[in-house]
Amino acid sequence: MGKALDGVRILDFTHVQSGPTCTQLLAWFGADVIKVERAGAGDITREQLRDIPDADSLYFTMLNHNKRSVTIDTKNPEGKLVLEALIQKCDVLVENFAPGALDRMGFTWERIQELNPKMIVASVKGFGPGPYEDCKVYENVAQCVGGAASTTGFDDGPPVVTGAQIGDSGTGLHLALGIVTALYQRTMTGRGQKVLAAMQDGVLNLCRVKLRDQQRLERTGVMKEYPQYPNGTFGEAVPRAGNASGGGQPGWILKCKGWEHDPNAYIYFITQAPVWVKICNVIGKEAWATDPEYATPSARLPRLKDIFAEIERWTMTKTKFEAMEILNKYDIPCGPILSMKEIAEDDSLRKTGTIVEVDHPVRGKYLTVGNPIKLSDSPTDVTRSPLLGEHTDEVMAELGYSREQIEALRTAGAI
Ligand code: CAO
Repeated sequence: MGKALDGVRILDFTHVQSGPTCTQLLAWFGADVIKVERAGAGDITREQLRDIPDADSLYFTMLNHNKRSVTIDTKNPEGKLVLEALIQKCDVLVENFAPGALDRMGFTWERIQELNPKMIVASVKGFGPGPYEDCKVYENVAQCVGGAASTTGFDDGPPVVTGAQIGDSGTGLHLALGIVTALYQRTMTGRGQKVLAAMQDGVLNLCRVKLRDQQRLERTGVMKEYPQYPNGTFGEAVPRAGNASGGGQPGWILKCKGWEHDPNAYIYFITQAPVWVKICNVIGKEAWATDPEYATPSARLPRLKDIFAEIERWTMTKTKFEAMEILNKYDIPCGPILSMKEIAEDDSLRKTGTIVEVDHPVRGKYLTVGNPIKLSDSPTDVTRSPLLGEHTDEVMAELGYSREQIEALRTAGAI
């Protein structure tokens, strides 16, 4: 079976996490992704957080599946010529260097357009145009400047960053959408274009509901689904909401059986209005179903703390999986807090290809997260990440270089 992006060639000039996430997705959809790395060194993550001496780290392998690797010194004049040949042959150049690095290399937008007017140039940067556009940015910086950190955590504690890599992987995902959209537009215009995904913008996009709440707060001074209501105070900006789910369906994280020794023996419980009567019955508080102080969502809002304490008395008598099974029978929305160990061992995630075991010639078998987006006509086969420069000769031959030319370039340090 063919793949959705068969025939699309990507010049992958990405490193670390945000850019590689994007190009890995494109590779899983069938694009030929040629990762250009610095000769002799490669993507810095190859050696970061290593768990096996001299093997590419999990950091690298888990972000660079299904790609080919070529090493080129793009500051070497002859290396630049090789990169030019690649630009002429590829459809998309994806990069996430520090601002200005591509220009300093001599590959401005104008120069790339001269070489290939159909080329789409896609970039991740920390910030869009403005006072911070020249700044280097990593994941947690993006979470802080995109509104995630100020709205995450508890009211009486400092801002908190989340383990989900919304700055890096989140922005890579945004960039991938920009690229396929630009490819689609190109089929009609015949022209390439620039695609920019700024990490601050990507995080803010994922924090959209918090900007909604900022405006609600300014209008009403209070947000009744936040834990600050009715006993706490609201300031000028959206506060940290702890584990509240917001919206019209309040939720909280509750202890389950075993919480004293298992840090993940918890369940997320949502008191969804349509199933309120069922919740009352399950936890043995049948009277709440008709009591005017509990029967409606608005009556419940000022009592949420006590309501969740009562529900927790019930969840503490069950393991998180027992609670999930019982609550699901009644369509009560909930979710066990799964540890990474439990996720890694989850059979259903393996069956769907969301968790995949991959074999690597140096490190052996390891687990990775497969393609989270499933296309019925374009199945994903996850193949291992390339060794540094593994495909240099192969790609150079495809560009028309002879064996002798390749050797000469290697001797010159260009590749
Ligand atoms: N041959 C020769 N030189 C190469 C090369 C190659 N194949 N590939 C890269 N280089 C050079 C670049 O030209 C650049 O040189 P100059 O500084 O002289 O222009 C240099 O390598 C380093 O690039 P960098 O500044 O991007 O790398 P860094 O480690 O200092 O910064 C990062 C890393 C991530 C902070 C920065 O790239 C950045 O802000 N990127 C945009 C935002 C982003 O993607 N952040 C997420 C990172 S994931 O957490």
